Amino acid sequence: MRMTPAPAVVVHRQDYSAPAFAIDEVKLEIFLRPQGTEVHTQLMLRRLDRAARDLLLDGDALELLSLSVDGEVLPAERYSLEPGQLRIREVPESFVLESRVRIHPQANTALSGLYYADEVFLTQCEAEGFRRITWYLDRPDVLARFVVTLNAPKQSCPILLSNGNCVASGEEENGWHWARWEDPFPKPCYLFAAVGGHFHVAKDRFVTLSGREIGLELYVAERDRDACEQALQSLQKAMAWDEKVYGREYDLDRYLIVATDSFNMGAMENKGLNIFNSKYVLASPETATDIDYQGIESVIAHEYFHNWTGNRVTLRDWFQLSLKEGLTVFRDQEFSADMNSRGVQRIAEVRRLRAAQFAEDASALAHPVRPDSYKEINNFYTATVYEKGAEVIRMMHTLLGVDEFRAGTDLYFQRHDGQAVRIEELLDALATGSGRDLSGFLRWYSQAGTPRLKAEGHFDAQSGRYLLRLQQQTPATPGQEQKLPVPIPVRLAFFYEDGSVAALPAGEEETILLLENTANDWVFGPFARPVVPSVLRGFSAPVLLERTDAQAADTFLAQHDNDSFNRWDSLQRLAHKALLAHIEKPTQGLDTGSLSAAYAAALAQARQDPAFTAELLSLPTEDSIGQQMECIDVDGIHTAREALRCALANEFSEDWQRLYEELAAPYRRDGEAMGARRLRNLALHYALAGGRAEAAQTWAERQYRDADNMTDRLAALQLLAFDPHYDAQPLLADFYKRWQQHPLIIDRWFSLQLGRVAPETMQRAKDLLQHPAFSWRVPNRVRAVLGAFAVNLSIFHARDGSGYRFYAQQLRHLDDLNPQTAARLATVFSRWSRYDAQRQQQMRAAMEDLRSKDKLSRDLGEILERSLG
Ligand code: B3K
Ligand code: ZN
Repeated sequence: MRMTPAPAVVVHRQDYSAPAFAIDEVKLEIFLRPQGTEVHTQLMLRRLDRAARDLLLDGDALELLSLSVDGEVLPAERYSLEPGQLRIREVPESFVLESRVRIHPQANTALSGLYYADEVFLTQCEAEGFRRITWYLDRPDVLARFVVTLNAPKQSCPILLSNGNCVASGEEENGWHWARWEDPFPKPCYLFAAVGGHFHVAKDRFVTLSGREIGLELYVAERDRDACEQALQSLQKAMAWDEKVYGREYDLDRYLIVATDSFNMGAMENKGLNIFNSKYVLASPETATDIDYQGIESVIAHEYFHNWTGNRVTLRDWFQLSLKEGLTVFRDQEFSADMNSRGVQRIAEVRRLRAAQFAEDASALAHPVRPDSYKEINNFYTATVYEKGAEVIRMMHTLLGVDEFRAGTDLYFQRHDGQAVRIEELLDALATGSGRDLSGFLRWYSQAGTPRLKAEGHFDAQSGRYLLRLQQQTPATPGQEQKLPVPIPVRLAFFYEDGSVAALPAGEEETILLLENTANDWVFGPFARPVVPSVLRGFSAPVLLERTDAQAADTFLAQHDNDSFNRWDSLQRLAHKALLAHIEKPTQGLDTGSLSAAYAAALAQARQDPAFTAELLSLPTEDSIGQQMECIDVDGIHTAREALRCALANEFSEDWQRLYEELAAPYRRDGEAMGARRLRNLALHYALAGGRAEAAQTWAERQYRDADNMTDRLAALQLLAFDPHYDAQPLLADFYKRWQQHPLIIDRWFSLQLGRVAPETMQRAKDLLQHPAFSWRVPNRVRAVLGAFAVNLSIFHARDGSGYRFYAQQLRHLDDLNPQTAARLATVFSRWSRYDAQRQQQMRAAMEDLRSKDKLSRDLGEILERSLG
C-alpha cells in the first residue's frame, strides 16, 4: 500500500506542542537492496499525553507491508493511511509497534532518506528524511535509543556502518552478512545514519584529556586512499581544541566519517557516523587547492563540534535550528582563527556574511534567525540561520569576554545535556553563567533585516574631546514593517594622525560601546592632538556601517589601522567609491587617488604578511559592488571593475612582476606558503590586465604546465579561461584529460568554462549539460554548471532574458529529481527587485513559468512563492 505525500502546510512556531508519545527504544532491521530495501522497525512506545488516544506517525514514500501491536497483526479498522501520516487507533499505555516497509534506494534521486549512489547505500535524515525510511515520530524532541541491524550481500557491501558501537556481526549461508550497531546515547532520528558498500578505511587515533583512546576512521573510495591525511589531522585538531576551549570530550569509542560524491550539502553530523560530501574530505597537493584544504579543516571541525552543540544538547523544534547551527558556526570560525591567521579569517567570514546573508536580508526571502513559519524546513538552512546566527553568538562573546562566555557554555551543557531545548535556554545559561543581562539579544533572533548603524563624530580642538553619536535603524522586511532597536556592541579605538594609537583615559587601546537604543552620544578624551576613530573593529556586529567622515578617514585607516578587518574594510570602501563614481559617470574616468596611496603602502609591506596583503589588494567582487547600488547595473559593474583592474595593473606593473618572480617557491603547505601563493596569483591576475598582458600570458601558461600543486595550476587556468582575449581550449582539453578520474576536479573544469564574460558562454553552458561527464543525479556536478552560470552576472542577467529562461528550464528538470537542490539554486531569483524594470519583469516571468510546472515540489514551490511576494 503506497501513501500520498503530505500536502504543503504552513508550520507555525507558536503552534508547538510536546509529543504525545515517547519512544524509549527503536530496533531497526534493514535488508539493503538497491531496488527494494525492507525496513523492519520495532518502536517501544509510551503515552505521555493522556488525552491522546491515537498514535500518529510520519512517513513519506513508504510501501507498507505489515503492522502489528504487541505481536498481533493490526486489523484494517485499527489504522488508516492519511497523506504523510499513519494513524493507529486506540493504542495502549505502552506497547511495541512493529512495522515492515519497502523503500527504493536506487530510485531515490532526492538524496534524502536512504539512497543508493555510486554503488553505496547512504542516508541523509536531517531535517525530515527519516520518515522516508520508516514510520516514526519524525521530530527533534523525540529522543530514543537505537539498535540497528544492517543486512546485505557481503560481496557488494562488505562494510556496514551505523551509529554508536558495533556489538555483533555474522554471516549467512546465502552470501549475505549482517552487523548490529547500538548507540548508547538517546537521539532524535535526524541523527540516524546507515552506510553499506565497498570502502578503503584510513585509520588514526586520538587520546582524550581523560586518557580514553578514540579510533578515528575515514571511509573513502579505493582510488582516494592517499587523500585522507588532511581530514584526519583536522579531526584530531578539532578534538583537542574543543577540550581546551570548551572542556568538551568525545563520548564514543569510535568516530567514523564516510565520504561520498553524491550529497546535497557539505556534510552531516550523524552521531558517531558523519557523512560528508567528498569535497570536504579528500585532499592531496596535486588535487586540492589551499582553499580546499581550509574548507576541509573547517567543515570537519564544524561537524565534530556538533557532537556537543546539536547532538548531546539538541533542538526542541526546527525553528530553533540556529541554536545548533549559529553556535556551531561560531565555534568552527574561532577554531579556524586559532589554527590560521585570525585577521584573514575574520575578513573571509565578513565577506561571506555580506555576500550571502546581507543579500538574503535585502531580498524577498529575508527571515529572522529564528523563523516564525515554514512550509519546507530544508529551505531554512540559510545564511541567516547559520552566519547571522553565528554573528549573534559572537556579539555576546565580545561583550562577555572569553571567561564569562565559557562559564555560560559550561552551565548550558551541565543543565541541558540529553535535552531538546530552545534558543532561550542558551541565552539564559549564558546570562546566568556570566551574571550579565542578555535579554535584549533575543530580538536579534526575532527581527529580520540588516540594521544600519550611523556613526557621526568630530574632534573638538578646544576641549581635545571626541564626540561620537551612534544611531541605528533596521529597514522593513517582508511581513515585518516595524523594527525595534537591537543591542549593538561597537569595538572602538582612536589613532593620532601619525598612525600611533591614541590611548583612552583609562589607558586601554580599545573599548566596547553598547548601543541599545535608537541613538546614543559618547564623549572621549581629552586627547593631546586630533584623533581619527576606528569604529566597529573586527566587525563587532552584523550591521551596515555608515560614516559621515568617510573618505578622509578611510584613506587614513586603509594605511594605518592596526585592526586587520578595519584596514581591509577601509580599503574596500575606497575601491567601492571609485567604482561607483565611475559607473555613474563613465566619461569622467577613474579616480584612483586615495586607492593608489593605500595600494602603494600595502605593496611596500607585502612580504611581511602575504595572505593579508592579498586580501587588501583584491578588488571588490561584482556582486559586492552591486550590493551598494540601488538598481544593479550589471554591465556597468563589469566594465568599471575591469577598468580599475587595468589601471592598477599599469600603475603598479613593476610590483606585480617583482612579486610574481620573488614569491615563486617549491610547494609547502604552511600558512606562509599558502599566503605567498595567494599573493603571487593575485599579482598574475593584475599582470594579465595591464599593458604587458602578453608576457603575463606566457607566465600563466608556464605556471599551468609546470605547477607542482593544484592551487597554482588551477589559478593559472582560471585566469586564462576567464580572459576573453585568450583561447583556453587547448589547456582545458589537457586539464580534462589529466584529471578525468577525479570528480571533484572535473567539477572545477565544468565551472571554469562559465566564468568568461562573452556571448558564447551561454552556448557553452548548454553544451556542458550534454557532456558525457555531466549528471543530473550528482548535486556537485549540477552546482558546478548551474551555480557557476548564475554567478556570471553578465550572462545570467543578459538583457534579453535568455539567461533567466535557460536557468529556469534547468530547474524545472532538476525539481523532478532533487527538489532540495533545485530550491536552493532558485534562490538567486529572489533578488529580482534590485534590477531594472525589464529584468525584473523577465525574472518574474521565469519564476511564474516555473511555478506553473507539473508536480512542483514543496521545496521549490515555497521559494518561488516567497520570492514573488
Ligand atoms: N546539519 C547539516 C545540514 C543539514 C541540511 C538539511 N537540509 C550540516 C551542518 O550544518 O553541519
Ligand atoms: Zn551545522
